Amino acid sequence: MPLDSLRLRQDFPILARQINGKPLIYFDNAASSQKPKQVVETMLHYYYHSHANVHRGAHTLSVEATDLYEAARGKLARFINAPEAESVIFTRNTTEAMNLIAYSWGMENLKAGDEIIIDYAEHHANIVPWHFVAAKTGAVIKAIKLGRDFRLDMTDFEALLSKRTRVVSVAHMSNVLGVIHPIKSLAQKAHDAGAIMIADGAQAAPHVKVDVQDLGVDFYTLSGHKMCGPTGAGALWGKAELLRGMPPFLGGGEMIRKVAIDTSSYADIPNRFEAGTPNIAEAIALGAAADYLESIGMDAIFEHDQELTRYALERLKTLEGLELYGPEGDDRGGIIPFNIKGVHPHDVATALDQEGIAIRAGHHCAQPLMKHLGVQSTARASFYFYNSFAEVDKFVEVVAKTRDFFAQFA
Ligand code: 7TS
Repeated sequence: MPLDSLRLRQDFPILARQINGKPLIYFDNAASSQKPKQVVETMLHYYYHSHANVHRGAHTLSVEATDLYEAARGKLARFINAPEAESVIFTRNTTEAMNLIAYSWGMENLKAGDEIIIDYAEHHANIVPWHFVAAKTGAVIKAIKLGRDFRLDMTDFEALLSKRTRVVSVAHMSNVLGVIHPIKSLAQKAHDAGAIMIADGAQAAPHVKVDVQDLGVDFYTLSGHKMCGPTGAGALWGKAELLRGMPPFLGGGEMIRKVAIDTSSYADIPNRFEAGTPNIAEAIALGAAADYLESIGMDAIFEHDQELTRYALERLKTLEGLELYGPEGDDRGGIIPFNIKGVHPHDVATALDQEGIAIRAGHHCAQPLMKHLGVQSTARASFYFYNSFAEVDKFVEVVAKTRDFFAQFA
């Protein structure tokens, strides 16, 4: 059943704002989504009624806070169909989750000559941590090329795979091109070569029904703030046997079994990877965000994203002087990178902001992709379930007006 974006908008007070005297059109969801009342109120309720530190103390509030925190872990586990809650580790965001994998798994398991395969469209969060690992271990990073259609070149991937491949790490959905990569097939091929498979779900988890078991990955990462949750809460899911074999990333309180002056032993998962007081309120609110998204339905959300994207692309394609990037088809989420020929994307974003439209411009933390596309930067519109066709119409109208305005100076 199609979702009712106009009704759902009522859950988001910020969407009633005027920006520069115009109704806000929020098309920067790939950077961060807005938050519904249900999520903000969960956080407030927790702070007003149930706050104490977790996993410590036997007093009522501490037990209550712990129960809420662990319940949120369970909600997230259900959201991504993890086989058990303890294999979900709360992190601050995807970046921290990727670094956790790189440091705890990568530094421990990789040696000189081992290969890590990523691709040219990755976010820096799935590139830079591997630089650290490569520098320390002598492992080598390879990148899958993109085809002319902006999809991964699977022939190139198969040519890169070898006995030396130990890690394949690819975004489930590209934050620039909107492509949904064929994670299941990549995972099968990675496993056949004896490598582990990591999917960066920062963009996919908010928009696509995620089933980590069906995808067949070893690790999956996500950021709560892109899926209606607060900032400061994200997650790493890993296969329990892999996580149990990994050394801790951070040391301190709550991650230990026993500590002496010169040695320590570590707790089981998930505590082993959650040293110190976690972002308790944020994690609980992320659980509420998972509930909220499920109440709308992930399939309905993805369908809405796709319909808006198809409609926007159809209309944008009729505009002369526009460069559009990304494939067309069912493997495309609600992200549209574009350039107006001869106009800097920052000028495009500023002009759109004057009309109340929020988009991002820049390299989108994907500099190798910009080089691959032969551009410095792009403008980018990205949708969510609270966006409407009328907003797309206004956006297209303002893009055309912006193009005409700058054409005077060409
Ligand atoms: N991976 C992908 C695919 C992303 O899109 C992002 C954030 C990250 C990792 C990092 O997420 P964080 O929550 O740890 O910062 N992407 C974007 C973006 O496209 N615009 O702003 C942030």
